[in-house]
Amino acid sequence: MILFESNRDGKPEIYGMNVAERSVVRLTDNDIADTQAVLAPDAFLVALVAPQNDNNEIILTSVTGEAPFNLSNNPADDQQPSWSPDGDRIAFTSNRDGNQEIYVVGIDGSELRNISNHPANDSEPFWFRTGELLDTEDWIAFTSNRDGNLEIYITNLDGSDTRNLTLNVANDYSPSASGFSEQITFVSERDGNPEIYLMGLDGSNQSNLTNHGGRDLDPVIGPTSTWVAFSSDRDGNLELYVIQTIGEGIYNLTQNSAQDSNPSWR
Ligand SMILES: [Ca+2]
Ligand SMILES: [Ca+2]
Ligand SMILES: [Ca+2]
Ligand SMILES: [Ca+2]
Repeated sequence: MILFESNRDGKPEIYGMNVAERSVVRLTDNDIADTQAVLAPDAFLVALVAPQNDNNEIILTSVTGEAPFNLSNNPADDQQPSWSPDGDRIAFTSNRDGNQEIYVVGIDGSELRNISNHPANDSEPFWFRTGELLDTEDWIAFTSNRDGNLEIYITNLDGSDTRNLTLNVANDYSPSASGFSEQITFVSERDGNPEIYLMGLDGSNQSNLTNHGGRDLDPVIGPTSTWVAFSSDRDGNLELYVIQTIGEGIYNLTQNSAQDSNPSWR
């Protein structure tokens, strides 16, 4: 299931797509701008971003938008939720200490921690897990401008092992990882416009999947690690596309004159 944002009914709402059937259902339907939705590992809850009292909050709801719980509940700008692989916690971005930091919190609001703790802007967390059973390691990929331009970093959960993977003077952002295939997809502007890239978890083999003059954004690796979904304005407005991780077989999933963007895929 891909969750994405679209304004096809005139206001920003969350839609879900069954990728095999290309069938689309609208999940939220209200006067609030719902964005950045990600499905929990158990597929019963969704984390999304919606304004409350004129500031963004992380909201946990049922898949159909019922029983919303304000998880972040802070007057700062809270956004970009990512589920822990076990579904017990959420990573998100907040500027509550004066600049953007990566926070993790239990889904009941307990044990809030700042794991980036750096004066630069740290954002776009994506939580992933490598290894199997007793040998698992949790990592968070994120974006930071701490070296003077945007780079993709990964960090462990206590922030003690933080690594710059991209090391490129262009802006690199929007990481999404698969611990299963040990790959990170991200956006880089190193060829002059936003393109979708893939690399290893150590930053090796950085390759451009899209090579197109349009703006290619918001990549996520699919559940089987063989496809990357992303948004692109190459047909004149934002659509969702998928492309194989080997760089072949690109398909437009939406074909709608509205703006369709920001996919998450589980
Ligand atoms: Ca807030
Ligand atoms: Ca920071
Ligand atoms: Ca860079
Ligand atoms: Ca569109």
